Amino acid sequence: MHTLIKKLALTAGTIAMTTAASVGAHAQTVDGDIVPNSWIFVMQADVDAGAMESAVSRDIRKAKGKLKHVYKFGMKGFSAEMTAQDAKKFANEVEGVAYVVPNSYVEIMGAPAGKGKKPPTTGEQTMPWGVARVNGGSFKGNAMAWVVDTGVDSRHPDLRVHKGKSTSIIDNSRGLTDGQGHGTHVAGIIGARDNDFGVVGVAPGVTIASVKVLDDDGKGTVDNIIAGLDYAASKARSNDVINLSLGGGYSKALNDAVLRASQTATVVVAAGNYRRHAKDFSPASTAGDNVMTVSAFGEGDVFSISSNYGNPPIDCSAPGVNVLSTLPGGQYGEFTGTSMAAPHVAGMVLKGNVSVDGSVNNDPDGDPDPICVF
Ligand SMILES: [Ca+2]
Ligand SMILES: [Ca+2]
Repeated sequence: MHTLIKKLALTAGTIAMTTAASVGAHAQTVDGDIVPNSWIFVMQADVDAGAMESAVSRDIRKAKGKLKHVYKFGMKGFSAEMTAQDAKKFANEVEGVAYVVPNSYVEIMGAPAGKGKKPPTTGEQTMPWGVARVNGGSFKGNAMAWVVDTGVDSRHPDLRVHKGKSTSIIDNSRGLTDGQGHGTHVAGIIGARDNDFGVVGVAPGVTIASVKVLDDDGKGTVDNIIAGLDYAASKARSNDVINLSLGGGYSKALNDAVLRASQTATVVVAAGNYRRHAKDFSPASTAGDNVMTVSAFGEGDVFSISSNYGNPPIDCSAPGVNVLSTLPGGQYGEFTGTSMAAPHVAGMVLKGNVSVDGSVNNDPDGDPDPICVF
């Protein structure tokens, strides 16, 4: 399908239409992959963002559409609601459209593991097994982590969240509430503080910017993820890291947005939890020098029974089974998933160096993933 989409783009000149059916047939992942009558238009890289925005704002109503997002800082483009017929027509009429794809659903790639553990809140700090395995636990510098997720609890005493740089694409909370728990858990793996309570992260005390793109059920849409990436790309510096512990069926638009954002800062993505080849999922299948796709293993370096596999696109594996980290309301608990593996690598990127220590056992693709450590 990757090849087919590219071929369509070439034969159609400036536009490639992928139908809901063709994308669905490729992906078969999340229930109801495609958002009805919702489209992501990707512009050619050299279009002028300002001119694009005014042209699209002007023309969208004529095309019987409703504009949702304009992407200006990373990948250039926009998202809109309209029928498939109108989308095709609009893509032909607007100058500089490279291709248009259906909007689709994504979800978090991690969930609570059993009943979890709650470490004491004073007097003692727990070193989670994963942080120890990857040689995490010290950090200096001013690099930041952009957590594109369900939000992050900014009042958690074990986290340092930059309120001014946090935002929400989906509600008015500025990314500072997390009704799900997942984003707060991811943030703690990256950078829970080194103090006398709770847990310690891979890059302790690093500043977290929360970019909320997923709802309290841990679900969202690609057009909102791309808006979150666009925001991060507009603010991040080159030594920062952007973490995407989420995924869904293959989306060329999402992969292209990740690739563009990776020109600003390293992007770390979860391989996905479908125990299938990661090439069929996004953003896991993004191939780029500054994009890292991470599978998950448990204690004993044993490959997770739920992790996606396949190199490429997987770059390395990291701890993602029974991972203890922060939860909203000053709490702690264990989650499992490639969502937990990716932020271990994000922490290493912030510390400035990612190396390899051995490889996983029981990798289903027969080519054991290297284990990323600091
Ligand atoms: Ca701590
Ligand atoms: Ca492998």
